[in-house]
Amino acid sequence: MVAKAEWIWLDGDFIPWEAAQVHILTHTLHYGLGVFEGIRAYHCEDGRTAVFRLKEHIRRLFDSAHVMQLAMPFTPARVEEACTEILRRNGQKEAYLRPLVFVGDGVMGLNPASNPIRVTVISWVWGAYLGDEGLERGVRVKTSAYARHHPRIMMTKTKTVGNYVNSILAKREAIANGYDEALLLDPEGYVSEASGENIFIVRDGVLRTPPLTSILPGITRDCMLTLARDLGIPTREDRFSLDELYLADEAFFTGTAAEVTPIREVDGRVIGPGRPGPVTKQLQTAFFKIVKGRDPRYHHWLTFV
Ligand code: PPE
Repeated sequence: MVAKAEWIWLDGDFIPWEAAQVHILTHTLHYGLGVFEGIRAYHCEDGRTAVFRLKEHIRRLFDSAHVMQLAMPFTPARVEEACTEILRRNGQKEAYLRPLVFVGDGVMGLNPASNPIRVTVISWVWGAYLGDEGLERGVRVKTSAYARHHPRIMMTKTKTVGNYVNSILAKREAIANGYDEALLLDPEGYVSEASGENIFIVRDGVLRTPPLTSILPGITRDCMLTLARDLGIPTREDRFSLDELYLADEAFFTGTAAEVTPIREVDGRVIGPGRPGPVTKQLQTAFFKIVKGRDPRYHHWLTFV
């Protein structure tokens, strides 16, 4: 259950949590056209709260809305302000923020042209997405029988509500088989991304991640590439196959919810020694130091509340 907070921002106003209801004819509920974001705010060591890469997340929200032809009724600055203000109002030092743009009720059918475009920002406390143990020791992963979306079928670089049915199918399949997370291949059979994370592998000291051809341009992924370059770790953004993943010395997932989660097993193959490797640990440590405000070199990634 999501732990209830006091306020939710909906269509420009803060309203009590229980009052944030929508009509059953809400278009998005029927057809899945909507876009969203996931953002984390961290409690910094100096007592302040910082939203991590807020501007980049709101930019991606507006990019998703543009691709999906949802006319945003607010400016990016207004949505950013809602994200920081909701934390203040709810008295949350640390939280996960969920901006969602959806099509309201009006007409039904597949042309929602005249229906209102509605925007909400919700905040709740969300712990380690793949479990505390997963974050520390690594997760067990299953390659899904479902492929990730083909770019001629879905807009794969957007965080579109309906895209996530594919993720849910894969995630449930992985859980039902006793795994922690599902990895999806692209329609050509190359490693793409997980149900809600990007993926990285390390072999012989080189950090690799699939290119942005048909995956979500993850903001945590971007952090890893930037950090690796700053730390002098060689990087490659190129396609790789499952056998290259099985043969990796290290592998890990990145995502706002999942943060930096090591992978210790894929499809019954142990990755490296079966525990988080040195590059994974180095990047994970650097990441948590940054999000908690302990590395002034990356303060430009933080919006203090
Ligand atoms: N790929 C997918 C498919 C994805 O959903 C996410 C985020 C990522 C990659 C990583 O992107 P980024 O957060 O910018 O580093 N998944 C979000 C949804 C999680 C959920 O279950 O809801 C998230 O991490 O917030």
